[in-house]
Amino acid sequence: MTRDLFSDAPDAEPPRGKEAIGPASFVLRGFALPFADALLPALGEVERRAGFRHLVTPGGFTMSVAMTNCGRLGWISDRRGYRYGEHDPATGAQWPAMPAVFERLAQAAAAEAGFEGFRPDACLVNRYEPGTRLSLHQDKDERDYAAPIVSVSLGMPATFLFGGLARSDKAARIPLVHGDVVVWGGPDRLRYHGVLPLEDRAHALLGSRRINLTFRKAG
Ligand code: MD3
Ligand code: FE
Repeated sequence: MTRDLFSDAPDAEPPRGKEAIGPASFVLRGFALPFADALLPALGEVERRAGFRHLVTPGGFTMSVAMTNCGRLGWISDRRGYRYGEHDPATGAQWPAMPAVFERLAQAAAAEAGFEGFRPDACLVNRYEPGTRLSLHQDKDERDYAAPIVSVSLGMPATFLFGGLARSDKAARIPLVHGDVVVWGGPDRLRYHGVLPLEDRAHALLGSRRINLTFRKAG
């Protein structure tokens, strides 16, 4: 029987542990699982106040990922460009506050990866359904590239693409499942990345959906 490097548990249990995927990036397997019971109701409250929507890119394409935001700043895209702002353009209201459990999880994960004192002011919430994909891109709309980005995967599994600093660099494929957390920092912060089209592999709690929480220091 095979055993992984990080646990003595039988193979049915997902491994816990820290995998380096770049000079300053780590996958924390299962790190969000102890938080999941509190995360899901908090997510429901965010969604009730700021519903998921499909944004249009400056080039006129509708994104297949549906998204919303919480925290002081929210990321949006429209024909005028990409930017962060304090208000939801759908309602004119401020974005919902970042739930305390979101902030605690993001801060704990960042610290686990060596980034002490991470205080995100933006949380993008992405929703994937079967067939949804995110093509290779860089995240360049934040003011401070010194802060890490923390990403939390919930629901259906996905294959994350982790490329280099040029779009043409070969991308590694990293499987992410419910409860995995990834922390990206330092020289990895501007690497191209994306998500392959999702297969329909329904999750026990979330059904045929994947939710990704992405915490940033945007302002
Ligand atoms: C790596 N989201 O929202 S996770 C995004 O799974 C985004 O929903 C993906 O890419 C998702 O922009 C990937 C997070 C992620 C975010 C920013 C990064 C990974 C990153 C910046 C640099 C390198
Ligand atoms: Fe991104």
